[in-house]
Amino acid sequence: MTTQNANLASWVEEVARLTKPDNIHWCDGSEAERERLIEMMLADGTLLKLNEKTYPNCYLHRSNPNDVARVEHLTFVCTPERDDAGPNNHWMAPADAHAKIDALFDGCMKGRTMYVIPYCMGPIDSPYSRCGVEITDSPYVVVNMHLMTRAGSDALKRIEREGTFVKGLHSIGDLDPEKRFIMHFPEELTIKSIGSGYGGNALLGKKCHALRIASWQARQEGWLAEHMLIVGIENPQGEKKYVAAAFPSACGKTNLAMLIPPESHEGWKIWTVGDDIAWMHFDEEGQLRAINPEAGYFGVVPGTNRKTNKNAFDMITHDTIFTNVAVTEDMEPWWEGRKNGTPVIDWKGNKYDPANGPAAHPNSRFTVSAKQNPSYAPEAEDPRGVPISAIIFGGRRASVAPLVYQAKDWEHGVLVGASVASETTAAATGAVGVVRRDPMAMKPFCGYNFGDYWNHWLAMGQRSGKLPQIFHVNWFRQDAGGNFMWPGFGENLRVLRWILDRCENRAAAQETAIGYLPTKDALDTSGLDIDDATLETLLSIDNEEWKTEVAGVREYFESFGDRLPAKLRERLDQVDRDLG
Ligand code: GTP
Ligand code: SPV
Ligand code: MN
Repeated sequence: MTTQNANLASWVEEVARLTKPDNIHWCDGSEAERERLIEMMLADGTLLKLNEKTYPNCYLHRSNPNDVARVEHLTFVCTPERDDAGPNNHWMAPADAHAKIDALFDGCMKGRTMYVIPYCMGPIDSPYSRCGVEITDSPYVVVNMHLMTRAGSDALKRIEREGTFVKGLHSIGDLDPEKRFIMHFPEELTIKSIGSGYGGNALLGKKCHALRIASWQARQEGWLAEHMLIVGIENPQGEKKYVAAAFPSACGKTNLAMLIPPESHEGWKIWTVGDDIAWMHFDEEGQLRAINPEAGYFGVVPGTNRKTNKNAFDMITHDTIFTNVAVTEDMEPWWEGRKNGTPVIDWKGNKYDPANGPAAHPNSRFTVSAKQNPSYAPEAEDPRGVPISAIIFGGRRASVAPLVYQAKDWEHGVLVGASVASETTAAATGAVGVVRRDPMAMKPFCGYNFGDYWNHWLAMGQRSGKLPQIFHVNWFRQDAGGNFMWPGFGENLRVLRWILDRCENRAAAQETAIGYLPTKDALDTSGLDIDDATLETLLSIDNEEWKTEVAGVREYFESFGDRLPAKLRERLDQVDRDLG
């Protein structure tokens, strides 16, 4: 196979001249291709076969222990002007970045096969979808891209028809962290990544293309590329509404997208459209519509069990690639919070000893086709996407942020999104549990200056008379003993119900300086084991704490200088005054 697209053909030739692979393989996305790659990876130890009886067609990949998460300090946005990347990104001048990384790519594929993966982000026939081509020397990346995107011949046909695509060059290099870089050239629609085989560093369709490059394109073209799940909520009368929600990495998107209604909610159904990324456009009627550009899930494994997320638990019992989990004696995958079985070998492949830390890496992941999800929404394949009623922002906050509140209007909602802060998690290397500002859950993923991004969000608000309502949630509030105060998971449906009722003006709320909070009676807590004092804390704000919070947001905003939209400063001042 090769291609009729001259631009693609010459780029592949140019890359081959630089990287010097032994072979070039054009991926067609077929089952036969996948089987051949799996056989090869089983033979060389890249994959281990898991228990065929209980976990048919499941494999374990152990990544290099120095390569287990996204590396934000090695991720660069390379725009000609430093200010266009903004203080929210690491920056390098494009010419310097190309020179630096091309030197590392020189000859790096000697003795290896170079795979060319044409892929489509979004339904293959959607006008909102965008194509890319990833070149990689990692067969693990190939089989993951096959699950995570619509990859192969159909994507290539669309590229040949449209003529445009995002170029992504990837090599695992020698996995030396000193020679690891993830570089983005938005104006060239190009990504270059070397030295990591892990998730968001290596599956270039995901964070590199569908967020960093796409957010930059979305700004030029008047749409939004966001780190958001998309979920459909069907009430007992059969009415379906959709919401999009942005939470930082490992803060609950996959779980909310696959939520199972609790027993108290007979007749309710949840439909998953997407669990990580949303591309949103206004249609001719001014309705915001979202597609999920992905076709699979690269989800956090630890914490998944029959009680927290039965859909995910069942979904990953077959045809799944596990990365960095432990195994039991009978070669079943094992992780912390599985609530079943005993680990014997840890994620590094050593005999499990609790003295060496958790058995599964806290950022261990499953890769699985979305079609395996019992709650997969058929509308996820709809080229028009789904209508969005509400946009939710959220973070992991042990204190300060209440369970839920509603922004006063779109502009205030942009302030709420821009003010998101969250405790860091194992999804990126570095300290865990430190509160940091993570606007719109996009801190690691916005491909340009946040000041311009907030301006773009404000401008989007001028484009329609029927904008979605904007909310903020926090499932992670803790009591003095460090216990979560809200039961979370399936019970989060109660909060979604209040949110949808607010969108229809049918639920009570109390106005505060930061927005509308549910009155105690407005949130259905029937049958929940939660005392009055706890509920009171979850549904109220402490003005002194919030004065401090606002001061923190102000200081952060000022780091954007004159790129900060004046409107945001005004709205923050208003909140400050209202707090007293
Ligand atoms: P990325 O894939 O990194 O973008 O993460 P995500 O936002 O999809 O996070 P995910 O749903 O995988 O959740 C991450 C962790 O948070 C898991 O360990 C979950 O068990 C835990 N979690 C999710 N929802 C809740 C909740 O409602 N309450 C509590 N206490 N924990 C939750
Ligand atoms: C995240 O870190 O937000 C993820 C996992 O969804 S990764 O694909 O590694 O970015
Ligand atoms: Mn994510």
